[in-house]
Amino acid sequence: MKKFLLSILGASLIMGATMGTAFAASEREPNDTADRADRLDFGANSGHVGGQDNDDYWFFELTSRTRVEFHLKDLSDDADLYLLDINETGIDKSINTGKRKEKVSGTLAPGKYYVHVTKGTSSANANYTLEGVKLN
Ligand SMILES: [Ca+2]
Ligand SMILES: [Ca+2]
Repeated sequence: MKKFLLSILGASLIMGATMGTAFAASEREPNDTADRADRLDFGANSGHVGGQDNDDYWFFELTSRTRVEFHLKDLSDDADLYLLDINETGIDKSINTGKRKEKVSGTLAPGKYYVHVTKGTSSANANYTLEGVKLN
């Protein structure tokens, strides 16, 4: 019986460790168009644009009017950030040069939206962290 309990304890420790590493969601290619967008976690998400991969699309859904911010950071090269509505119409954009952070925001009605990460220059090779924040 004691051995059985220990094995349950071991299993839950392994599960806990696995869930711990799920903190940062990673992109899943292909995600180069809005209809292939990856679900964005409010929290940290990681991805990369470079080489043949010009674009990463992420999506999120809101069930009530919400003030949101998205931060593109930990950049290893130039990338840019766009917030789009369901029709891919631009709501906000951030196009700083070099490794500077990007930020887009909006107070949005319920619905589905996209966050689009692009290379900042044609030769850029950029790892990034994309952080989503709800402000209300
Ligand atoms: Ca991509
Ligand atoms: Ca940029």
